[in-house]
Amino acid sequence: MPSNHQPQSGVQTTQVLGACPHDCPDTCSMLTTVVDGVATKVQGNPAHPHTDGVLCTKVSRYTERTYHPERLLHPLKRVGPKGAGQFERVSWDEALTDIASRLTAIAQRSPNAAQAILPYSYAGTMGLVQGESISARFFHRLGASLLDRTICASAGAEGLTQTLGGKVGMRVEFFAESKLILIWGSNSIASNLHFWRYAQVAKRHGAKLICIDPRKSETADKCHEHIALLPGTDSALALAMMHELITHDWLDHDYLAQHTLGWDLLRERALQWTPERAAQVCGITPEQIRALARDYGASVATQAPTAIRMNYGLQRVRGGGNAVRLIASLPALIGAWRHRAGGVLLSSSSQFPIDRAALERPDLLGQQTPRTINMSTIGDDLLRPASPEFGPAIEALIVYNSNPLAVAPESAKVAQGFAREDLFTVVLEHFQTDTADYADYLLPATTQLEHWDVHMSYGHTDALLNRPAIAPLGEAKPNTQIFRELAQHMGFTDPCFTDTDEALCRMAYGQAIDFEVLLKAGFATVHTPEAPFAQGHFPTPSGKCEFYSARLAALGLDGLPDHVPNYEAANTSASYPLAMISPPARNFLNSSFVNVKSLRDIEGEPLLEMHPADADARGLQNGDVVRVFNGRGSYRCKLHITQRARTGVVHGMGIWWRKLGLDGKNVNEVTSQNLTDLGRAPTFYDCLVEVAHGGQGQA
Ligand SMILES: Nc1nc2c(c(=O)[nH]1)N[C@H]1C(S)=C(S)[C@@H](COP(=O)(O)OP(=O)(O)OC[C@H]3O[C@@H](n4cnc5c(=O)[nH]c(N)nc54)[C@H](O)[C@@H]3O)O[C@H]1N2
Ligand SMILES: Nc1nc2c(c(=O)[nH]1)N[C@H]1C(S)=C(S)[C@@H](COP(=O)(O)OP(=O)(O)OC[C@H]3O[C@@H](n4cnc5c(=O)[nH]c(N)nc54)[C@H](O)[C@@H]3O)O[C@H]1N2
Ligand code: SF4
Ligand SMILES: [Mo]
Repeated sequence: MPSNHQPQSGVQTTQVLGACPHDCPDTCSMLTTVVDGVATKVQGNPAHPHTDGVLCTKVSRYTERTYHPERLLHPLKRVGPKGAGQFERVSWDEALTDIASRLTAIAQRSPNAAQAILPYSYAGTMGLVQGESISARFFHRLGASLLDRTICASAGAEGLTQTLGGKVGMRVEFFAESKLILIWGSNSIASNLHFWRYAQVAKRHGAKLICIDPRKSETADKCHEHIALLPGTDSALALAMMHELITHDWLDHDYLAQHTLGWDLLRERALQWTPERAAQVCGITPEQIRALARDYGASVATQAPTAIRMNYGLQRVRGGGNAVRLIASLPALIGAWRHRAGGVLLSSSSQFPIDRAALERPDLLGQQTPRTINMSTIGDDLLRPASPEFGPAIEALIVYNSNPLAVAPESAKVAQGFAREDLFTVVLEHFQTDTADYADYLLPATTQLEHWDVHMSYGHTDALLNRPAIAPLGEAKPNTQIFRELAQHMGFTDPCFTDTDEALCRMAYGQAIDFEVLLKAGFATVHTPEAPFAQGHFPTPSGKCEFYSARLAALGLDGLPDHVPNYEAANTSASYPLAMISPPARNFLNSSFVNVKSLRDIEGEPLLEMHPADADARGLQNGDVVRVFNGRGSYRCKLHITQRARTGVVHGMGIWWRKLGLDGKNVNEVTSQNLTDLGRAPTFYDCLVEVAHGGQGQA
């Protein structure tokens, strides 16, 4: 339904309220201009305070993505070898009939046989309806393996939950009033732009901004200070900060006594972490640590609000969960939570009253008890034979909202798994991605401009509604509709498979959010206290900030957070002396938008950033083709020698499509399937490599 009509000389122009669907903390409110049924422009909704009329560069190109000449518009069936990406056009009915019969044949073999079927999805769209609604119902009814969706944030989420009780924290708008902001493991200008706008307001009002990141990012450039620690050493830094807060008595004793649990134990542990000891681990100077602690502790005397914006960049290492526990503990030491502009924010997700049971219907499992597969080890799991521990080999894979060939670790194994002749693969996509190349059936999905959805956000506290602005292109269908029709072809008759998208949108928040407000304004604020933990009341079992977690101790784990060194720590291998991280590129969103030419032209080509000293030591010149390798694999790309890298650390920016890389590979060729301390998450930034001349031929 259009919100605004401006007929001019027979041409009908409307503006439609929507939401950005991408995996980004900002979840912007979008306005799409539609002229005679064609979307001509998307822009930020000026009426939504967090969006403030501004979209990032990538999503302002959303029409270019939607009307891209390579959009998938018809169902396709594989005709070439696996992975070759050769398809012929088929009808929807032919595709769905064949897929249903293949899945039914697997499921009917024995009572738990449907476990050999695995859904694989993540946050290609963060929409609650085009994400896990009809799809989840479908897989529950079928009894397929469950998917542990760990690829991004589960280590940090677990660390935050153990300490604060959930994915809760400061409200993002109050960062504008903070006087000190630590931007920790986040390139906010690239990946959290609308937070950065609040931080800029704070800066104009005299706030000091300190960036803690191995890479001298665009964000680090604009902060007052930058601490370039080695990857995976944040916990050592946080412990040494605590050491300084304790030895100088920069502590809020009253807050510690009333609202925290396990202070005596944590105090004892932190006192073992002198700045000298941590500096060794972090690859920085003791004075940098002392200065940071001095700035952070100053508010105990001045009462100036002190805030931390953490992001998921720092938890993609072995000790990621522990690092988040320690950083999330810091505000309680200085009583920062007393002020609405003090505390920490990593994710606001738990603040949304989403009725997931209504959307996903786990009750449809009935008596079936399928196993759970971790999406972060899909490489190994696709290659695992049947066994009593694992259960049946994976025989069918249905991929939607994700591009595992490009984004999952240790891609050589992922590719080998997808190439299995006896694996049946269905991919729902907008484009022929690296993963789509391996599909047996490739089904065209609608984009955000073509379907209904409702959204939460992990970086603010507003729910959003997305209305379709245009009709589906070609024969594309929403994910929901594809699973509805597949359910029908499988003979699933439960009435829940006929719920419409609009009904699902209403169901997502039930009575907790007034749907009429969403329909009218496009967004509705979830009411949360301004200073949620000023008086304690943490959603933990004890109601306190839990430095010590009895729940973890009961699992046989350390009840207290600690520094857990990387699996592949810097300076521990003569063969692979460089620590490698691979953070997001500003103009892509994970592997989305890589095929949008105007954005790819800005990013150029896959690059490896390296410090001049490391390049000199290897006789490498700027622009050389280099080979990046370790025991897991290798890929080639161009070298960019730059002061953005510190010595000993290299950066492979962005998740390029493999097929656009020099050898048809990307950075995940060298990352590992090792998992984090908490949350079973991947360790993309815990990776040692060596770099050498790559020559011009094939690697
Ligand atoms: N433009 C853009 N925006 C994005 C994305 C994108 O691909 N492009 N991806 C989205 C997704 S999926 C997510 S999960 C979010 C957040 O995704 P994040 O991965 O948090 O991404 P960034 O905020 O860019 O910050 C990562 C920063 O952490 C730094 N870093 C790496 N290792 C360490 C470490 O050990 N310690 C510390 N302190 N820092 C480290 C990197 O150098 C980088 O600057 O961003 C989302 N927004
Ligand atoms: N080396 C390295 N690897 C990483 C990371 C890193 O920093 N370094 N980051 C990790 C992180 S944080 C994440 S979140 C993951 C992200 O991994 P993914 O969630 O797989 O994200 P994308 O690569 O953006 O792929 C999403 C795909 O979904 C498709 N899509 C979008 N909307 C729809 C829809 O409505 N329907 C259907 N059917 N498809 C749709 C898009 O076209 C796109 O191809 O990657 C991880 N991988
Ligand atoms: S990707 Fe993030 S910043 Fe860009 S429009 Fe979407 S929500 Fe906003
Ligand atoms: Mo992510």
